[in-house]
Amino acid sequence: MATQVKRALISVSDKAGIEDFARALVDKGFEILSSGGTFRHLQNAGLSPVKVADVTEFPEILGGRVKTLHPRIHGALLARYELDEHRQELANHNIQPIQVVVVNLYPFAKTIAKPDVTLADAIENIDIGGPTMVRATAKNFKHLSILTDPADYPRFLEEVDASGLPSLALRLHLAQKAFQHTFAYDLKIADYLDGLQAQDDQLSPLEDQVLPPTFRMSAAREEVLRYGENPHQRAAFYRVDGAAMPDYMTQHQGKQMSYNNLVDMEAAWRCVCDFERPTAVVVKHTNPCGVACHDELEQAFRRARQVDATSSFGGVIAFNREVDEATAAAVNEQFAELVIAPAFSEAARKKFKRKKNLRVLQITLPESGLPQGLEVKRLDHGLLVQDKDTVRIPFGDWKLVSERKPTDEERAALIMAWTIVPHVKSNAIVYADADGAVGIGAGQMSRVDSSKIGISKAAEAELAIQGSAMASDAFFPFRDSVDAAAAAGITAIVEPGGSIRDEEVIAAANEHGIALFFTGTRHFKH
Ligand code: 93A
Repeated sequence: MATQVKRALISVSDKAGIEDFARALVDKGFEILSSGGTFRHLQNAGLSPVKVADVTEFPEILGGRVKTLHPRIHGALLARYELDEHRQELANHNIQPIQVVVVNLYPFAKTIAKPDVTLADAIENIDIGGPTMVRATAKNFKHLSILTDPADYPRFLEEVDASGLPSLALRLHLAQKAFQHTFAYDLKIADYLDGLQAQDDQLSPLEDQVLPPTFRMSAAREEVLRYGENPHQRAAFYRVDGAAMPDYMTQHQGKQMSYNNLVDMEAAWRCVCDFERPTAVVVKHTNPCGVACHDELEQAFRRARQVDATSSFGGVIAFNREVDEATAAAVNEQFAELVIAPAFSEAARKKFKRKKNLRVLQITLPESGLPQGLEVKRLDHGLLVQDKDTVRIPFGDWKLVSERKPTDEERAALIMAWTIVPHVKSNAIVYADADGAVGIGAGQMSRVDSSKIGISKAAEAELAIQGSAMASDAFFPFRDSVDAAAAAGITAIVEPGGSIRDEEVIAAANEHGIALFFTGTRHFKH
């Protein structure tokens, strides 16, 4: 054994320090084989390696995509040297044994972390030949050593014996490390591909589509998540800084917009924009506390305010039509923080001027409509980024799961309730008739509490809940909310479905003669 020629195959992208290790191997009696770039690097350092292409008698082809992928190499890495047949086969094909493989892979993670990375760059940095050698050698740890981490070089040199092998324990350890290494490498690639979008036969990275350039400058994507708050929202975790303000808003009067104003503004505006009819929304602490539609905007507002008159005080009010004088006068009856609308009549502007502190904000939506981009949440150690929840399942795609079908009136009420519910914080329960909310239960830790709060709001508002519809942002885990709603006079319910107790919920609806729909899509909002 001691006289056998020992061979080490070195193929590294990161060439730092490799010449010292190669020299130490030569001193231990190893012949060095290496791929093109590594060969040149070692030669420049005064060593005399053998080119892989000279071993394989086949040149590197396809711009380097095929360098070491050859039976002369992989035969040597995979042979079961204890078997006579294998040794004979190697001899027949003029394949010389190899004892050590030293590889570090194309720098895929480093490449995709570059802010200006192109897709072509990323793909060229997916190493195929390297991991193939790493896995082959690791599989054959009984006969070979696989070195993927320079930190292991000293121990290897210490332990390697005359036959070219260190202890079995070290070979096992190195093999285990090697598989972990290629696993992590492949996971990075899979994550990256997961973040690509195929559109119109074109591929582009997720960042290009969803991250504004200001983010991308400083962003290194950490991790693509399975999904966002809901399964239809793509999401990722980023380590970034910075944010931008929209440029399509004009503040006509009032104090500077506060932090809370900005948050409530978006909540109110996004909600009101979900309605076709003239609509008023009153928001308090990011939840709509009243929503109503009416051909006369003033009446819409009066009804919206009535849903929760107490909470409406000091609220943020949004309209989806030009605000006229009568509506402005109604708004002025009570303290409000902020009024938002796509337009204000001259007379309305004049009325508002009497309320110096009232902020009046005009939002001129671009033709493309509401921004579809991202929602970002700050964590201590980075940012969570997800698609906005803009998916709305139309009535035609809901599934009737109860025995009774809804009346036309109930249908309109269900659509109203389901339109409002994505804008209410979880657990969200909305009771509504065809013209607006009659009671809203928001942000409770149990769904049945939200159900009860919504009922009590309707009672306080003296809005008839009898014959109204109920919407729930996520499935009912138990039948209790359905029972509570039925007792209050609710006759139609819409919810996503998907609970293991759906049958229990459907049975409850049938017992109460309630028309029940499943939409298949939930709208968590945290
Ligand atoms: O392009 S590859 O996927 N195909 C190969 O056959 C191959 N052989 C080695 N990548 C390949 N490698 C990788 O090349 C190694 O993992 C290493 O990262 C790099 C070393 O190339 P060079 O010695 O030419 O600088």
